[in-house]
Amino acid sequence: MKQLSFSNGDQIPMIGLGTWKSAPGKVYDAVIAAIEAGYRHIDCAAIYGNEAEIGQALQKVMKDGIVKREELWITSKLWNDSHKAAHVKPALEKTLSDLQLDYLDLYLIHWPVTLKHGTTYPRSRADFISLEEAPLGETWTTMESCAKQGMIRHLGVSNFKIDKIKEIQRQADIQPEMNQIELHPFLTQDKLINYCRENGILVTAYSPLGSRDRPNSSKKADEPNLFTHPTIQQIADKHQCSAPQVLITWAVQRDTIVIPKSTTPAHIRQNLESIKVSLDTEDMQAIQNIKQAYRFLDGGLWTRYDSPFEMEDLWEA
Ligand code: 1BO
Repeated sequence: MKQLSFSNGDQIPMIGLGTWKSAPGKVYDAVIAAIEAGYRHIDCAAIYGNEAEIGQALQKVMKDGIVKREELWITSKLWNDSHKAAHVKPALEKTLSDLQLDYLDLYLIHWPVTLKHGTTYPRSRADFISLEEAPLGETWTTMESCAKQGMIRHLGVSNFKIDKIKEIQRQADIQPEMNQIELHPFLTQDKLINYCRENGILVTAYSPLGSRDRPNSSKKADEPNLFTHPTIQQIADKHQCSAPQVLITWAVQRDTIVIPKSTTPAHIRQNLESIKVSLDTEDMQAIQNIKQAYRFLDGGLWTRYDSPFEMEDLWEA
């Protein structure tokens, strides 16, 4: 398995199993199938509502001697309702208890968006609090303190644009080492990736296959399809592989970590087998030339109900 290195030498496997939308009742088998197939990196988050079941699966594979804890890379994310200093450590403790782990390899601020404590998704203005009430710096400092207590090995962010990353960097004692963002050929985010690289921040690509199974409420009727795009199809035909394998290989060859989600054992295996595919310079350029800018997860949820957040707070102009 290809890996990328953190500055202290720790290595993160470049292909991980995504678990967003992996339903309870399915994610246990998915994690076991993934570990048996050779995955060593599982991407989790409190808001996905399935960490307890993932924890059971992790216990099972470790108890059965398939893997040791130190061979696994487990990422989780702090939800938007727990940014205030008083809520960070309890949220992390809940995640660790659900996952049945003593420490996380990586803990991310899920969004630069703040919700009232106890809110999963906002339904009215009252569910939001402003960043003045729960500043990102305060959240970060508390995460740093958890890292210093040994609960987390590496710290990072998700869905952060350059200005938001700078806000953390300005006051960080432990610098952010990861930004997990939506990335695929319809959203290449070159400027943000370059900024991260120049600042020693690794990048993880979420929704690398276009997140076709996300809630209908967040889908537009005319949204483009990565799998059927002629360039992706031609490259898949050329290499006699599937469209998802082209997309995963493209992400890996751009030196980004990639976390395709699946609960189907055959797809889980095929996604990992992308490591056997090798795209040439011409393929990489053809994909880069698609330039059909499209964000599947546009963050509109955070700007509704007269929210204190606007799209400009989330994404680069
Ligand atoms: C709301 C969750 C988005 C993917 O992490």
